[in-house]
Order: sequence, then C-alpha cells, then structure tokens
Amino acid sequence: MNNQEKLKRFLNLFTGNSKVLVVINADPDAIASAMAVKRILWRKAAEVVIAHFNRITRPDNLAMIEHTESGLVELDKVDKKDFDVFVIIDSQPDHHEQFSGFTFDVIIDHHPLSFDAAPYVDIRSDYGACSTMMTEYLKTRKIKPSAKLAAA
Ligand SMILES: [Mn+2]
Repeated sequence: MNNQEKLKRFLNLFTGNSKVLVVINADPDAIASAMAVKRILWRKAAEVVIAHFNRITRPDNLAMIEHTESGLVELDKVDKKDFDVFVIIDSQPDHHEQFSGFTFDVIIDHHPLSFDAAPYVDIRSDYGACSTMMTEYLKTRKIKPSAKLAAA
C-alpha cells in the first residue's frame, strides 16, 4: 500500500464528530508522533486528546512538552467514555499493562511487531523513529509542520 492509500484508509476511520484519544508512553518520539496525529486530524475530528500514563520527570521531556504546547493530559484523568476512536502510537497494546484497558482502532509503531489486531495498523519495524513515519503522513497530507511541531 502506498502512502496515499494508507493516509486515505487512516482518515476514513474518523468523522467530523469523532472524539479521539491518543494514548502514549510519553517520550520525545511518542510526543512528537502524537502531535503529528493531532495535526493530521485537524478539521477531520471533533477532538483529539493526547494522554500519557507515565510520570514525566526527565527535564528534556518536560521542556519539550512546555515548548510545544502539546496539551498532554494524564491518562487517569480522562474518561474513556468521552471518546470513540482510540489510537496508540510509538507502542503496541501489549507493551504495557496501562494500554490493556483499551481496544485500539489505530496502531502506529516502529517497534518489532508483537500486536497488530486493529482496524488500522501501520507497523514499520525498519524505522528508527515513529516520528519519521509521521513526517511521511504529514507530507502525504501536504501539511507543512508548524514551527512547534517541527521542533518536536
Ligand atoms: Mn519510538
């Protein structure tokens, strides 16, 4: 499947009413990738919230979150019932028990394949970073990353 077809299939999962929850194990690659998803879904979904479950303590991660205004929220502060599309990015559902409470509609990752049961799966184990994959999505969607997204 080429990038254009992939993007089309990805976007087909959302309507203008979709409330999307992106769940990440926050590190710079995951944060940057989740922000790219949010950007790609701008005007394609009603709401996109990025939630993380790990405690973010490393100063570089904190600086990145502040600098990029990524709007990250803590997973235990979100109510699953407020969302209807679930995305996991830069991880697969079996990577952490915190992911296990969700049935994901989208899995986008670059780690070795271990879990690919979802309506939309894009796992490229030959990529060094998930954000590299997302750069391709942005390009395919003809989006120039904003300064903040590019910084991420
Ligand atoms: Mn990664």
